[in-house]
Amino acid sequence: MQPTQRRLANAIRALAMDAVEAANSGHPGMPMGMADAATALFTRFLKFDPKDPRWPDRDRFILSAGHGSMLLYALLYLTGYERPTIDDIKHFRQLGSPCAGHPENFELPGVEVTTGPLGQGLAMAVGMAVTERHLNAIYGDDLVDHHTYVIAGDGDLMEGVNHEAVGLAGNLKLGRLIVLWDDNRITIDGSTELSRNEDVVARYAASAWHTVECDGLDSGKVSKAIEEALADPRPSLIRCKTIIGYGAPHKQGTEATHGAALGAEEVAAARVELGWDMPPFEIPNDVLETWRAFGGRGAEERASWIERLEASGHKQAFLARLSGKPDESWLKPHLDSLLANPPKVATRKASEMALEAINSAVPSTIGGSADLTGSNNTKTKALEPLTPENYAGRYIYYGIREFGMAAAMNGMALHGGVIPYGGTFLVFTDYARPAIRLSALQGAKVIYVMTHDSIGLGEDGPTHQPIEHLQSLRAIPQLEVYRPADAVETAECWALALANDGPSILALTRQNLSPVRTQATGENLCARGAYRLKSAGAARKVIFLATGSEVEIALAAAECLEREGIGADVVSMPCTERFDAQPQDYREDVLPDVSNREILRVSVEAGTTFGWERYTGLHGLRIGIDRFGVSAPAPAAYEYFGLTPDKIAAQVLDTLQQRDMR
Ligand SMILES: Cc1ncc(C[n+]2csc(CCOP(=O)(O)OP(=O)(O)O)c2C)c(N)n1
Ligand SMILES: [Mg+2]
Repeated sequence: MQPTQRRLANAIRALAMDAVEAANSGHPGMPMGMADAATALFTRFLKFDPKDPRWPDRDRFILSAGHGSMLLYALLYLTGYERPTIDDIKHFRQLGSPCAGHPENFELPGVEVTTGPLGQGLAMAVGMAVTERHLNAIYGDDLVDHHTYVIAGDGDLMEGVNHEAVGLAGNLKLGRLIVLWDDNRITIDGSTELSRNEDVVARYAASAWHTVECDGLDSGKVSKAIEEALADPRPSLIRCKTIIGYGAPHKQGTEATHGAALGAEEVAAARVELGWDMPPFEIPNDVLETWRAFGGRGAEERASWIERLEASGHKQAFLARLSGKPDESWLKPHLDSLLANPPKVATRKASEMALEAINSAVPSTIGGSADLTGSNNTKTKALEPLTPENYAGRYIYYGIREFGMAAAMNGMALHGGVIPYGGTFLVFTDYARPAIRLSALQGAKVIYVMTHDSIGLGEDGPTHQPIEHLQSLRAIPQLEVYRPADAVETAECWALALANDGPSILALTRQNLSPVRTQATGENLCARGAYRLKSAGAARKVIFLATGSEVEIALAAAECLEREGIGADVVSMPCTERFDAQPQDYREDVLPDVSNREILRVSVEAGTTFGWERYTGLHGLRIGIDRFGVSAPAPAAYEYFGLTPDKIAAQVLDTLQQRDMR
């Protein structure tokens, strides 16, 4: 006789209890409460094949409540993924085990996205669901026909980003997005009554979602709710009423089960309660075999999908898109045309010019903006809006939802088949920062088009003028921050961002810039991160290090110094991360040994000077803005902060004089 659904679910409960017990850390409550609902989903609905975790037409499952990671690890093991092994699970949360504290997409191929920062899993799922519809519109049901399922907790639904994600999904009518809410009325501090009295279901309903409620501890009832959700054309919220830590007789229903080992005594009592008489980490044969049989369910579907792919005229194009390696043929002709007639434009405009070329050569880009399309210059002429009536469109109006946009773009990138880029003002990277960090952690190929990148935006004033932003973004590991100086550098940086496997940020100006690169080089100079744009004429006493809009200012300041007989190099530094990765001899050629007191290094960037000593040395000069900005036209603001060639040259001359370096 086949084990009951409850007994299958109890295998999840046991593994979760035992792994947390062994680690003496972790979260048993959530997996124990949602084990029945997850069993319903994985045994009756989810389309997947453990033999090929990355099968492109699999359903996507996102455990937004990432603290319940043992739920996912147990499911992957039970259904027969190669990893985690039972040994991996025994080493839950230990160094070297892929069963990290929270699910990490780079640790296990069965983990779609990294979750743990609450709210973001569900928001990424929105991006996955829209990508499914987009690719379906292009390639049809034969190749793309799947669903996106989420398990989310109270925390996921309380976070502000949930409002953004729900609004986006409702407006885009993402009917294949199905969220199972673990309504256990408990969070870390205790009852949800302490902190919430909103009607969550009504909020979703008001956002054009379908909603349904069920007993989350009854897998049959959960299945019925999922069926109803599948039949409804709107995105669905399934409210699963559950009990946190279900099965632990003395602790269930309380926050005590949320994030701590239950303790040997309670685990023993739970084993009795659940009728589970196996030793830790052992699963009875009949249970494991049944789970594995459910895990094998998708093999046939995958085989027939492969047949359809082989027979499809789209095969090459489809696989090329999934490879994520975009065509680079657009760059050379684009650079040639820029060099033929170097434009004096803002780099946001230069970005639009590059995008015109990119979007016609690279069909996988999907652009968008958080309601600043005309300012970010993100929409090129041929792009049509992506709407419920036209999912094939390639431009998303994200609305004023910076965080939701960034999280959705992570989901899109990790779904595969599209390269998302999206814009807002650089200052509002703060609104998107938690998702930018997750782009970096997850290696998601997302391109952030961040315009109005300094006081150069002018009259909007201090609230809109980024100061600490560039440096704080550069501090995020595995994120490439680009600040190009003119149209040629902007095109080069776009090419690098498209080739990068992880995320990139393009910091672009509102104000027009003079071209600084007017000669063909046959090489992407920005690829080095920093390069000598101008060599000293007279004996070199100064090296200017400048980025973006300050490069032309540094060039003019260098000219002033040369007139005084002082040689000055100008180094353009569009990407410090890339420069740091260059071989030592290259770095030392551009920036001779920091201890060299014969040469004054001067950084020029219209933002915080914090951190620039990394390149100037402590005895160097750092010219920037260490306070909030001002409301004034851009030239007046630059003048006010001393960021003009004359003032910079005077400051450098003073310093040289004081130090007897003239
Ligand atoms: C953005 C964010 N803030 C805080 C936390 C810390 N945290 C982890 S779980 C949790 C409580 C979540 O409650 P709920 O989703 O109801 O989970 P349950 O206790 O029901 O398992 C908190 C505050 C987090 N992981 N992410
Ligand atoms: Mg809860």
